[in-house]
Amino acid sequence: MTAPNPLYVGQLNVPDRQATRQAFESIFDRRFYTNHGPLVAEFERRIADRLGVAHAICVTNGTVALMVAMKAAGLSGKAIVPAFTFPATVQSLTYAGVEPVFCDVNATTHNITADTVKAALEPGVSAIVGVHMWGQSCDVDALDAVAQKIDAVTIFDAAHSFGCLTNGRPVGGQGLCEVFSFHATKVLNCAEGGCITTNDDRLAAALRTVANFHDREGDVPVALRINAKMSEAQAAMGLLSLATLDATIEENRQRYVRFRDRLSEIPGIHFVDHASTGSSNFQYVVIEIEDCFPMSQAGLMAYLRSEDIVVRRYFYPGMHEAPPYNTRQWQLPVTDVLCGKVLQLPSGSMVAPGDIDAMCDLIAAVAARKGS
Ligand code: T4K
Repeated sequence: MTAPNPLYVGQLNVPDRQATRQAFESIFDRRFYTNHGPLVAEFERRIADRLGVAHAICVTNGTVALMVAMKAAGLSGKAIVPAFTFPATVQSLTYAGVEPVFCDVNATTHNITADTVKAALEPGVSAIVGVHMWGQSCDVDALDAVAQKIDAVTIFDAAHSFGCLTNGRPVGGQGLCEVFSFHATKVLNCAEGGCITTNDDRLAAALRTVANFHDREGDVPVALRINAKMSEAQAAMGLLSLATLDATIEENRQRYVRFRDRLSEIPGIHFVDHASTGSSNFQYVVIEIEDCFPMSQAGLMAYLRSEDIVVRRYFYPGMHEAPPYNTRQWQLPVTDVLCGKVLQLPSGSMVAPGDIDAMCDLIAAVAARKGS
């Protein structure tokens, strides 16, 4: 490999150092580090403006954002959710006392659909929780239509999707609420951070109440609170990252296209073109290892890691295979197949064009071993 350091999945953007220093100096000057400081307020305003949504509530991380969202939404009974997702999507339901009921995903988009949801429906469902996988939006209108029929709400885990569009609208304003992650590896990066966006005034008030132990003006009654507050340091990083987001997305697009052009031609590799509609932040580079490829998913992962290419196996195992959810027999044939063949390649600002070529050369060389 040509890369001087291991290559990782994730954006790992480094903001301008001078601007970072100034932002942190301002925090120290104010001596106001957390508990609804001015930078958090500004970050929330800017997110709401960018996404065209009434409320943005910033919290500690994406997992906590999901937990707070499920609690504040007052869900009860069961929720339909994919098993092909990060544990936080499902476990936030368990934290809120809601039973997850898994549905399958579409083999091409890796998203849940109206049909997969309908196939999983059972009595007592109060929510459909979609995940906009790899930054590619679920069909929110179709899922809303299913939800309406059963008197349920939709909530979208948009952890991968800041800056993406759904039917020409920014992801962030759909369903009852949408939930973002601003983890270090995400396109919008607070080191750790998360946000819930909603157009529902009452939910916004409940979210702010659940996310904070202290009574604040306008609090609504909720049974359980938690400290989920975003700090000023996180917001400072987020504001810097937001200022360069469009440039980051354009750089992502260029890397994505370079990967796509090379990987699409390698026999046995299926490049998951989740950005073909042009409404993506191009954050993830995802491949499926087909049966005819000379190495399995695990084999290719181990081989590339031995070359300092730290590919990931998101998501493995599926949540239906993980305790405590594996006590029931789930029929999720597409999820089962995907968990065994999907890999994510290093992406983001630390990956140079030469790294992309070198990674593709290694994969192409493995493909050429067939029959040798
Ligand atoms: N919903 C969905 C659909 C999600 O995918 C996620 C998280 C969430 C909800 C929850 O959001 P958060 O609570 O995380 O805000 C990583 C990310 O940590 C996680 O945010 C992301 N999705 C998931 C898909 O990927 P891990 O456990 O694989 O992270 P880790 O520490 O192995 O880091 C990934 C790679 O990045 C490593 O190979 C090393 C590199 N790295 C990482 C960090 C933190 C660095 O080079 N520098 C760094 O500072 O989950």
